[in-house]
Amino acid sequence: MIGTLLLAILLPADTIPTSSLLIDEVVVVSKAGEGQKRSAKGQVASIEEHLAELSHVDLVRRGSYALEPVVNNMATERVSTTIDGMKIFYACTDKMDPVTSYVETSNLQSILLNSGLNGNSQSTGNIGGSLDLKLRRSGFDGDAFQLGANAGYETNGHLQVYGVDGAVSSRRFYTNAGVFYRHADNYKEGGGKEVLFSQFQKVNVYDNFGIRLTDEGRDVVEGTFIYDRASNVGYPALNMDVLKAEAFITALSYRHQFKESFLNSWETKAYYNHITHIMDDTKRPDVEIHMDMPGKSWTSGLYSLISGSKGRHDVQANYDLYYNRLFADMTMYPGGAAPMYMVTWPDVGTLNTGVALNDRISLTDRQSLNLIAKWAVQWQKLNNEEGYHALRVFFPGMKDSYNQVIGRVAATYQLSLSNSQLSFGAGWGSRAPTVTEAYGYYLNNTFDQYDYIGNPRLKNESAIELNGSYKLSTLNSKLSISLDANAFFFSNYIIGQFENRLSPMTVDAEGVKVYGNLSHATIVNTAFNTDWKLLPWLTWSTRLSYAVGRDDQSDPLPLISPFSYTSSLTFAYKHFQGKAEVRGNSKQVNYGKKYGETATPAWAIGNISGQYTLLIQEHALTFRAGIENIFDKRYATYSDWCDIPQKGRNVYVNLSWTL
Ligand SMILES: [Cu+2]
Repeated sequence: MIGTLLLAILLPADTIPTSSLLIDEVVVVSKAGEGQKRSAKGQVASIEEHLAELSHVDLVRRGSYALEPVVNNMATERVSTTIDGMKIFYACTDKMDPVTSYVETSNLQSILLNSGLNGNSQSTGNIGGSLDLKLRRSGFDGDAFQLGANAGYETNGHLQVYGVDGAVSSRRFYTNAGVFYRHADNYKEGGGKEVLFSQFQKVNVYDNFGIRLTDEGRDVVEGTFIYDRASNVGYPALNMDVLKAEAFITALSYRHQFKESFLNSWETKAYYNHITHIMDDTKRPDVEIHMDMPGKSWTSGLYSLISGSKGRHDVQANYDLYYNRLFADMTMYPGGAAPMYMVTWPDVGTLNTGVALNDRISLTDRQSLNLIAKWAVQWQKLNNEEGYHALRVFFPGMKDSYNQVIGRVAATYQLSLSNSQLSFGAGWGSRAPTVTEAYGYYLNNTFDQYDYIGNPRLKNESAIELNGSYKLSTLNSKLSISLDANAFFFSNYIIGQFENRLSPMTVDAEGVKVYGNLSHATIVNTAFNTDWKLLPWLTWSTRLSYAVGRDDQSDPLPLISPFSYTSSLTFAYKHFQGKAEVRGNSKQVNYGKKYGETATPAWAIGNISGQYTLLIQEHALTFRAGIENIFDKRYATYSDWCDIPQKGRNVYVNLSWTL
C-alpha cells in the first residue's frame, strides 16, 4: 500500500532490526523522527489524536475517552491491536475500552499500521489491518540522564494533561519511566451546550528497562511494566459510565543478535496482562433498573521471532502462543423485586497458537516482493456453567468447547522508478468469531437499540483482498501525488441478524438480534493524497477518501465512511511551525438503514495550530498552541455513536521540556 515507510529509521539503534518488514503507515508519538506523521499537539496528544493522522484509520466515538480505532472501515472484530507484539483483549461487553485506551502517548515511540491482511507476525484475525503500538525505550549508550516534562491545557472541557518522565542509560543498562495524568470535565458541543457524562480521568505509570548481558552487547534482556487506571469516565452515547477501567501489563524478553551469520536476531518474549472493567449507572438520572456490569480479561502468552537475511531474502519466522480468559456478568436490580443475575461472557478461555513467515525478496534494485503467511489454531472452552446453560437454551446441542483453524496469506509487489512507485497485492485471510459474536448473552447495543445474542454455530469469516497504489513525484519532487485502493470480498461475513422469536431483556430495546453469517459482503476503500511544496517554507496537502460497503443483498453496511476530505497549509520557518486546515465529510448517502444506522449530514470545520521550539543551552522547550473547530460548528461524524456531537471550539496550549 501507499507510503511504505520503513520502521527502522524511527527507532533507536537498540531495538530489533525490522527493516525486512513491510509497514504501511507510521505515526510518530515521541519526539524522535521529525518529519514523519505526527499530531499537532505533540506528545501531549492522546493516542486517538495520533491515530487520526493515519490515512486508513477512523475512530468510533462513544464519549471523549477511549475511542475505538477503525482500519479500512473495519472495527475491533476485524483489526488486531498489539503492544510491542503482545496480545491484549478488552474487558467491556460494550466496547468501552479498546486496547489503545490502556497505554499513554508517553509509553510509545510510534504506532505502526499494516493495512489489510499484511499484518505483523503476531496478529491474528486482522482482515482490516493491524496496529502495533511500539513502546518507547531510551536504549543503551544514550544520554546518561534525561528528564522530560509535559503539560497541557484545553479550554473545552478544562482538559488538563501532566506528565513527567526520566531515563537513565549506560553501556550495560537503561531504564525509562514516567507518570502521565489526564483529567477532563464535560465538554461543550458547537454552540456551547454541555455534553453531559463526557468527563474522564486517567493515570498511567510505566517503566521499560534493558540489560546487556555481555559487554559486546549481543544478548539483551528487556522488560516492560505498565499500570493504567481510568476512573469516572462518562460515555454520553451509552446508558452507562465507567467507575474503573484498570490494566496491568508486563513483559520480559530475551534477544540475541547474531554475528557473522545469515541470522540477524532472535527475540523471545513472555508477557502477562489483566484488565478489570467496572461500569456504573448510579450517576444517571431516570434509571429504571439499576445494573452492575463488571468485566474481566486476562492474557498470558509468548512469542519467539527470528530474523535473517541471505541473498535476496529478508526472512522473519515467528511462533506465538497465548491464553486469554474473558468473563462478564450483570446483576439487575428492579426496584423492590429480587435482583436478576446473568452471565454475559461465560468465562471463555481461548488458547491460540500460530506460526508466521514473512519473506521480503529484492527481485532487482527496483522491484521487491513481500510474502506473508500465518497459520493458527485455537481452542475455546466455556468455563462458566451458568452462562453455558443459558446460551444452550437457544442453541440446543451446543458444546462447551470449540476449536478453529485460522490463517492468512498475502503477497505485495513493489516497483520503484525514478520518480514514481507502484505496488499491488493480493491476499486471503480468515478470522474466528469474537467471544461477543459467538457466546455473548443479551448485550444491549445502543447504536441500533437491539439486544445481541452470540451464536456458537457461526462459521469463520474470510476475505480475499486486492490492493494497489501509485505514487508520483514531479516538479523536482515538489509535488507528490498518490492514489491507493483496496477491496475486501468477504465470505461468511459476521453481523447481527433480526430474531423476531425472542424478546429483549433491556428496557426500551427494539428487539433481539443474533449474530449470523452473510454469504458475502464487500468493502472497498480508496484514497487520494497530494503534497505540494509551494515555497521552501510552505506546503499544501490534501487528503481525500471514499469507501463503499455492501452486504449480500447489495444494501449498505453500517459504519462505512462517507466521502471525506482534509486540506492543509503547513508553514515552517526556523523554529516555528504552523498549520491551518479544513476537514470535513460529505453527507452520508449510503448508510446502513437496514442495520439501524441513520444518515449523518455533511460537516466541515477549520483548525489552526502552531509550534515553537526554544533551545536554552541544549535543553529544548517546545510550546504548542492551537484552535480546533474555530467557527464553533455543531456537528457529528458518521462514526459518532448515536450521533453524539463533537467538541465545539477548543483552544489548547501545551509545553514539552527536556533536560
Ligand atoms: Cu463497559
